[in-house]
Amino acid sequence: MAKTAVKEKSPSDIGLDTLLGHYKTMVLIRRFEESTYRKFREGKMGGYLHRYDGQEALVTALIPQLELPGDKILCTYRDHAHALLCGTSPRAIMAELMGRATGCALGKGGSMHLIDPDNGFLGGDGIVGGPVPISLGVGWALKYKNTKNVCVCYFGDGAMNQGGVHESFNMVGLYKLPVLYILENNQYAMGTSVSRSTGQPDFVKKAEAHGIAGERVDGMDFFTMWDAAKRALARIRETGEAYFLQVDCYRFVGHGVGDDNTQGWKFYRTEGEVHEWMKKDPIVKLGAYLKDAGVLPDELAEKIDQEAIAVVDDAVAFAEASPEPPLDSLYENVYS
Ligand SMILES: Cc1ncc(C[n+]2csc(CCOP(=O)(O)OP(=O)(O)O)c2C)c(N)n1
Ligand SMILES: [Mg+2]
Repeated sequence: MAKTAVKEKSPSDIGLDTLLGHYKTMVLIRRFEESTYRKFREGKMGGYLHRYDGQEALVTALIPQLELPGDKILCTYRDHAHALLCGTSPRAIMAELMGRATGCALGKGGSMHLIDPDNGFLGGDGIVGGPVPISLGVGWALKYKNTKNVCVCYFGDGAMNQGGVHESFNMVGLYKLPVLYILENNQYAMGTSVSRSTGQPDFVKKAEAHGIAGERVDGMDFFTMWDAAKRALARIRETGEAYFLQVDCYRFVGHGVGDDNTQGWKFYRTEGEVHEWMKKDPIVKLGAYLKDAGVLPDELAEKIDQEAIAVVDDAVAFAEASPEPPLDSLYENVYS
């Protein structure tokens, strides 16, 4: 049984029960991602697959603060966790990954193209930097319609040197659009580190050069991420102007399924570097906080883990039992 809580509120003024819920979500993401990798290796998924292990705090400490579906989310192909946080069911995500008709993109999108507009999730994008020009249009629409809503646009460090990203930033800064940029700075674009690709690695300066204010955040710490997101969202709702968070983080596994955990990463990063970052595991860190606060005894942590595994197993069973899209639906939901 849980000990009596020794702290009533966490640093970010989140009740401990609520915080425990966020911890559960992060555990679910980790277990979900591990399962997708196994299923891909079993040949159950076509296309490609990118995991979010290590980056869980970037979504878990931000998306629950949004007003969905009025607020909108865009992200990259590394999109499973974003969909989960927006409220897309684990079943619909897993079914999409397996190309089944019950998937959130009707089985036609796969891992990189999850989408759930009813929940404000405007989708993952297979094009590096792709979400940024789209955020310009979404931000424009939110402003034009006179809403107080915000578009949150997640994208990777590999996109920060792209022309389309800077052209979009310029217009977002010029027109003062309500977009929150979350630069998922996991230090690498496939096998290329920021230091090998970027003359000015202080990305905040690049946003500021386009009239978008910003700051740098430690994405391995749930509370730091929560507070930065909270301030940024309040500021955007107040001023209507864009904001930029350079969120420093790390992906614990390879870039994608072709960059195997045990082989590929050694060509561009050392095991020592990976293990140093793993010491900052956001789930372990939040778990330690909750344990210290008296609300996460070992038995409960184990129970939460088992429950997450059960949710993922259920999603897998649902997906495997679902039909593929019928052939005659091939031309449905396409423009022409
Ligand atoms: C325009 C474009 N160029 C190249 C690729 C191939 N590609 C896929 S992922 C990737 C690396 C992107 O890294 P980053 O933006 O840092 O995101 P991360 O994978 O680290 O989340 C590249 C080059 C692509 N999908 N789109
Ligand atoms: Mg990256």
